[in-house]
Amino acid sequence: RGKAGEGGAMTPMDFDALVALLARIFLANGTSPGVADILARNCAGAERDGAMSHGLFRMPGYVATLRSGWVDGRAQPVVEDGGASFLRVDAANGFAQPALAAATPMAMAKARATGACVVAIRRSHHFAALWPDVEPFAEAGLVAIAMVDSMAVVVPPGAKKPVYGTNPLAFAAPRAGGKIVVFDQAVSLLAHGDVQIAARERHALPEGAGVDAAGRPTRDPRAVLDGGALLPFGGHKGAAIAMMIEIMAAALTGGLYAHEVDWSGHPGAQTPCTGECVILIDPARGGSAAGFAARVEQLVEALRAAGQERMPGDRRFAAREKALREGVAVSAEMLARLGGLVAN
Ligand code: NDP
Ligand code: PYC
Repeated sequence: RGKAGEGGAMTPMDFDALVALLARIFLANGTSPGVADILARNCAGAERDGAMSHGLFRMPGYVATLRSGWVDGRAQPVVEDGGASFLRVDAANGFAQPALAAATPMAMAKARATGACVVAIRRSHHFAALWPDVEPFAEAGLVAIAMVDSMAVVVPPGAKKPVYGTNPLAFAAPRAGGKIVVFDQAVSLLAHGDVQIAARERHALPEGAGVDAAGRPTRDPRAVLDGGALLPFGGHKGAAIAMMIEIMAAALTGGLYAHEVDWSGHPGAQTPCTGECVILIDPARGGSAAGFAARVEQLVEALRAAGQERMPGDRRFAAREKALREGVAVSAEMLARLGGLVAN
């Protein structure tokens, strides 16, 4: 995968300095300090981890969206008690991550007290990788599943137009020794962000990623972006997961389906305003005599013994370790672009 926005010499940046720079950009474009900090950590964290489709390359999109008035960067999320194991959150047309942060202490307390907690977030904008929404829960000993619906760019099997979003699903669980397992994946063969990067870098898409405006299979990223669409991974099986995510992230939460997102009145807007569902489970309530984390570790060991060397998350964790040691590599071109987002 290419490095988005590459150009000129690469400067290693201290992670905290990068977070501070991004926070300045968010603040300069109308977010509250709390929202600026959460989004800056999220976006810098994606770059640090080599999750390039949701790293620094997304900053101009955040800024264009804030300037369009489509999202409220100062929204105050409202957390509503929905029952012993249920929280509803009205993100109030703000970003999903501050809404999840507002619900987190109560959600964890409910999960520990009752065994599980559903956090149903509505009227929320999600423009980021989803693993930051699950990893901290697994690090705290809980199992976490998160689902978000995005904008309609994925065509269901047999359909003539896109209905589903690229709808990411993330899962994280504790392993022995304080480690975690985590995966985070779009339901489309490629995330929309990767198609944008491929178009910029003039790379062909893999076979089966998308169709052009006439519905013909194409490997040309521009054809997908100019009126074409993406395809779910695994045909009808990926499409079924896309449907589940629409139901959980929109119907259950009270948010919008991907095909209902209408930002036509806000030129420049890029963040889908939909919903997010996060499910927390306390694995200590389960039936494993050996202990949940030890059982997860046994599975990882069996996979390694069978020949699977790379677990999901391994690539990111290795990139994180290196970036925290050596700095996050940022190109001169990207630094100039980021500087422009503070000033203009
Ligand atoms: P990838 O296909 O790159 O990766 C999906 C998962 O598979 C990751 O957990 C990855 O681990 C793991 N993985 C990849 N290759 C291997 C391998 N060879 N062996 C074992 N595991 C592997 O992700 P996507 O392109 O589907 O999604 C990219 C990002 O886009 C995600 O963070 C997602 O949340 C985000 N997204 C956000 C949307 C939104 O609405 N906010 C919409 C759609 C996508 P690792 O991370 O370590 O590589
Ligand atoms: O990469 O598909 C994507 C995406 C949609 C919204 C944010 N990211």
